[in-house]
Amino acid sequence: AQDCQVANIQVMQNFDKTRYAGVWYAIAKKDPEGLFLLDNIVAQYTIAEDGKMTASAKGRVIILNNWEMCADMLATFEETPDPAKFRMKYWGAAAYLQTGNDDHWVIDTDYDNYAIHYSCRLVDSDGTCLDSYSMIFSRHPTGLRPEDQRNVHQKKMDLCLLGKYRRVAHTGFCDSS
Ligand code: AZE
Repeated sequence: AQDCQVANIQVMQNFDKTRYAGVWYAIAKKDPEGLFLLDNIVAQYTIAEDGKMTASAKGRVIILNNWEMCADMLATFEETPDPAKFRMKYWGAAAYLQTGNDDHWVIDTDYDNYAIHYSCRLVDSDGTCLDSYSMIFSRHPTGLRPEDQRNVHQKKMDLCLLGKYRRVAHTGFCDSS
């Protein structure tokens, strides 16, 4: 079922943000237009006592005149009627980093090993996505378990993004900051 209509994208059923909390390593990503996190991307999701989800994320970026640094990002999430679909407001710990307000959809996860995140920034007049980004997350920095790869492959197809992902290297670039 892949007609590439953003409105028809299936997201995680009965999404449980409490089980989603904790650290996720991006092991592959599909980039949006413009500046984006390059590699060494690690996200940490937290659920507060009032149930509100927040996150922090780090990743290597190159900004301005080839200035390489570790971007320290923060995010708050606004819930929607679908528990797997959020609006994410994000900003950099430093003001010269990026701010934004993106969709944050959890497409699929088993909570313990893998998760597939998707965000469409711009829907075309035909209902397909013109500018999206997506993260394949793993609880293990070493990558996906073989048994999860088939599932992830299928979801990349459902998102009409098969072949558009790149591996995300983890070299320890952001470990000290
Ligand atoms: C995400 C994980 C959850 C928290 C956040 C994420 C996205 C972060 C960006 C950061 C871009 C930074 C740039 C800096 C120059 C989805 C990975 C905040 C989009 C481009």
